[in-house]
Amino acid sequence: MSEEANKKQYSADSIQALEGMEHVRMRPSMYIGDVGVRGLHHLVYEVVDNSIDEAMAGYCDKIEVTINEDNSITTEDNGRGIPVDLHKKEGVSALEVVMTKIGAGGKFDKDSYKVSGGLHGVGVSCVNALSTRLKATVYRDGKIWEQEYERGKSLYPVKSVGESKETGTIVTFVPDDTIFTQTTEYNYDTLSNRMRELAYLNKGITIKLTDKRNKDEKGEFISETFHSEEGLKEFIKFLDGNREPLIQNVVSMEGEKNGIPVEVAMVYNTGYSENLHSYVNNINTHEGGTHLSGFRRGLTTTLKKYADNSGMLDKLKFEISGDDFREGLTAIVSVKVAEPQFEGQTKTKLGNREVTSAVSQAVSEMLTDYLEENPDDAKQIVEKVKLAAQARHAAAKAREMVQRKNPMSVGGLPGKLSDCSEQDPTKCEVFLVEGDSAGGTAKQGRDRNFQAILPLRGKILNVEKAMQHKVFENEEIKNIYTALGVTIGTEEDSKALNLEKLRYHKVVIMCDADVDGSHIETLILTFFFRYMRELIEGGHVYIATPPLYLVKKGAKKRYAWNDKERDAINAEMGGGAGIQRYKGLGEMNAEQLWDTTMNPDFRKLRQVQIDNATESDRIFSMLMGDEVPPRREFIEKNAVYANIDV
Ligand code: 0RA
Repeated sequence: MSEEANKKQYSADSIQALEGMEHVRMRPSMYIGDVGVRGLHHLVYEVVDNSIDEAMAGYCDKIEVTINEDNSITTEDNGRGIPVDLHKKEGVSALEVVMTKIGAGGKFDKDSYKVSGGLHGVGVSCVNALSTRLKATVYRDGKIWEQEYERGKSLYPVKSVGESKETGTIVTFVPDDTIFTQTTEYNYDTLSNRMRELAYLNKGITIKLTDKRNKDEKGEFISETFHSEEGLKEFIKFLDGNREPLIQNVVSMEGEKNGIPVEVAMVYNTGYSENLHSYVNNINTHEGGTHLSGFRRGLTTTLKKYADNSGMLDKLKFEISGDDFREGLTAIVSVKVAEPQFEGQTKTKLGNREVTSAVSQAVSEMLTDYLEENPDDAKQIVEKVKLAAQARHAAAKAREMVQRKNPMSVGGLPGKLSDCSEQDPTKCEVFLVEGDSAGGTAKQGRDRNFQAILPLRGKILNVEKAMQHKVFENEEIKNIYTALGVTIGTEEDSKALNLEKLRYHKVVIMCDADVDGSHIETLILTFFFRYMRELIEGGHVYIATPPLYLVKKGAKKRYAWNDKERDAINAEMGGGAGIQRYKGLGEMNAEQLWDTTMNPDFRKLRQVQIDNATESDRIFSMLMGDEVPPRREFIEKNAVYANIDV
C-alpha cells in the first residue's frame, strides 16, 4: 500500500471506529439488550466477563466489584492488564483500541477463544460508549498507566502515572443517564446473584462485591466474597438446599469431550419438579438448546438401560417416558463453546449441533459409573422414576381436561370471571383478585370496556409441593387457564404453553398490601413461574400496587404508597393531617380502588421479570417451604420491576 493509501485506510478505519461507538449510543439496545434495569446491570457483567476471561486463561484469580456512592462502578482484577503498547494498525495504545473500538473487544489472538462474554459479548468499548465518564488504570510492565474517556472518547493519550510490580486492570465507569433514562441505580442483590453464579461457574476465582452506598450494623460497607473450590457440585447444593434430597450425593463430572469443556452436576430430591439450568460460556441459556438435549439424551438412555437391566420395571404396564427420569431432578450443565450460535426468541438457545453428543457422552459415562458404584442410590432413583411414570398417567388425564376446554366455546369461561367487552386481547387486562369481597369492589370500580376481574378464593394451591395432576385438577388453577385462554401443547411440543389465544395481554395480580396478601401473591407467582413461565417472559404479568395510606386534611385527600410519601404529603399539607392506613383492598370503595390502583393514568403497575432464572428457582423452592415470607421481601430480591407507561 502506498503511503497515501495507507493514510486513507487509517482514517477510514478510525472513522469506522467512531461510527461504531456512535452507533452503540444511537442503538444501545442492539448491543446490551435494553436500556432499562437489565441493560444497566449488563454493563457490569461486560467488564467482569473480561476479567473472567483473564482468569480462565490462567492469569487472574481475584476480581473486585464496587458500587460507589454515586452509583458508578469500579471493577478491579489481578490479570495481566490490558496491553498498553502501540497498536500498529491503529497508531495508538492497545488500551485505547480496546476501549474505543467496537469489536476490538478482548483478545487479539484468535487462538484463545473468549470463554465468557456477556449475553451479547460486545466488549468493554460498549460500556465506555454508554458511560459519561470511564477511567481505565492498568498495572503492567512495571508501570501504572491511565486513560480517561467521556462518552467513549479518550480525553488524553495513555499516560504513565507511577510504578508498580503488580499487574491488573481497574475500570471505573459512570453509566450515562441520558441513555439509561429509567434509572442509573444499581441493585445490590442483582449484582450479588450474578457474582455468586460466576464464582460457582468458574471455580477457584474469588469475586468480592462491595456496596459503598450502604453500611451494616458494624459501620462497614455491605460486602460479600464469593469463592468456590468445587464449582457446580457446590452450586447445586446451594440451589437445591431447600429441597429434601432423595439421594445424599451429588452426581458430577468435569472434563473435555470432543474438544468441548463440559461440566455437569445433578441431584435428585423428593419433589416433583424438574429444574434444569444450563450455561454456555457462563451465560444462562434459558431456552436450552443442544447442550441440554445432550444432557437429556445421556440421562434417559443411561438410566433406562440400567432400569431395564435391573428388572425393576418388569411389572410396569406402560412405557417410561423421558420426563419420568427428570421428576425431582435438579441439574446444571455448563459448557464452553468456541463459537457459540445463539438462537431463539431471547437468543439464549444454543444451536451448535456438535455439542449434543459431547454432553450426552459425558453424562452417560458419569452416570454409568455412578449407578454401578452406588446401587442403593440407583434403586431409589429407579423407584422414583416408576412413581413418576404412574403419576404422569394421572396427570395426562387431568391435563387433557384443561386442553379440551376451549375458552372460546360458548359457556367455556369460568362463572366467576367478569369479562370485559373489548375483543382485542392487546387492549384487554384481567385482574386476579384475592377474595370474593375485594373482587366485588374491583368489579364495580373497573372500566368494564377493557378490564376483566377474576376473583380467586383464598389461598391458591402451592404448586411447589403438589404433584402435576393435582395442579391441573385444582379449580382456581383451571379457572386461570380457561379465563386466560391459555392451553397446553403446541405442534412442536406437547407440554409447551400455547399463548396464541391469550385473551388479555396484561394479567394483573391484585392482593392486599399485608403479609397474607403477599403470601397469596407469592403463590400465584409460583404458579406462573412453574407452569406459565412464557407468560412472564412475554411481559404479560404485572403486580398492582394499592396505596398504603390515605392522607386527609379538610377537603384535601391524597394517597401515599410508603411512609416517606405519607410524611412528605403531611408536611405539604402543613402537618396535622388525618392518616388512614389501608389494611386491605376491602377497605377501599370502588372509586378509591379505581383512582389509585386500576386507573391506567394513575396506577403504578409493576411488571414481573425473571432477572436470574437460577436464583428465582432457588428462591421459589425456599419460599414455598414452610415459612411465611416477610412482606413482599422476596419480590424486591428476585424480580426487577419497572414502572411502566400505560
Ligand atoms: C486484551 C488483550 C489481553 C488482555 C485483555 C485485553 C484484558 C482485558 C481486560 C478487561 C478487564 N480486565 C482485563 N484484563 C485483560 C491479553 C494480554 C496479554 O497478552 O498479555
